[in-house]
Amino acid sequence: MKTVVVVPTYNESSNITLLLQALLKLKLPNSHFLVVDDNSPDGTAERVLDLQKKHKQVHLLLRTKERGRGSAGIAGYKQALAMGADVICEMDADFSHDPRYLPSLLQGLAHADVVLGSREIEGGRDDDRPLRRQLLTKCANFYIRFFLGLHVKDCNSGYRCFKRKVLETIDLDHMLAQGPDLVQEVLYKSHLKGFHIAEVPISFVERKHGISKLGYKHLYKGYFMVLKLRLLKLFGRL
Ligand SMILES: Nc1nc2c(ncn2[C@@H]2O[C@H](COP(=O)(O)OP(=O)(O)OP(=O)(O)O)[C@@H](O)[C@H]2O)c(=O)[nH]1
Ligand SMILES: [Mg+2]
Repeated sequence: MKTVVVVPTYNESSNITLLLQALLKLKLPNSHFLVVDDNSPDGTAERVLDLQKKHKQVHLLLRTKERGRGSAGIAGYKQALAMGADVICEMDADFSHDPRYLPSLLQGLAHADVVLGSREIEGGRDDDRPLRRQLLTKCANFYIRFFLGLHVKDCNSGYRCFKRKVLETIDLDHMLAQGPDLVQEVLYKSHLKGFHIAEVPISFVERKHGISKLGYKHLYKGYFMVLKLRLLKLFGRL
């Protein structure tokens, strides 16, 4: 079984080397790590290329014309499928998604098609971030569950693994999201296609290095996207 872990990056030079080293240290069989970088001015891509010289499991998809968490994710999924991945995972580069949980996410695929790293189930935690941010996430989660009828507890989790057939079934050429709302769009479309979605507990921690690229603008866009997905479904367009 070939696994490709997609890591979208923008200005993550303070994290990417450590992250890739931590991922390599897991020694997961037949695993590859694909960094999708949008030509970060801080030299993230160069760090990846440095590591690639020693570790052939490290790959770089350098995008020079596009910028966005969503389109980077889609490009990563497509490249992973083209690489022949049986399982495609994705995670952030800033250690909010601790690599040590990756084995349990992968194990979860024995009984599910999609596995999410979850802060909201028993054993999961999200107490490292300011209370305001924790509350924002909880509100967004309530809103998404309500509008999209999902039974998933942590709908905002971008730490997840998919069986190949899930990403093959979703039409990646016609995704609506350009930004981080891709997380919800892919989750909802997986649900609509009838795939079994499971959650495993993770402890989500605040980034220690680098700065966040996602702000309130993305949050509002995310709320709008959820509404749009619901309406499209209602009118039979999804
Ligand atoms: N390729 C690419 N990656 C991006 C872009 N924006 C964000 N990312 C990456 O997507 C992941 C999540 O972005 P973050 O900035 O950590 O967003 P966040 O987790 O919502 O915010 P914090 O909690 O403050 O870290 C990180 O690995 C980023 O480097 C982008 O435009 N292009
Ligand atoms: Mg982050």
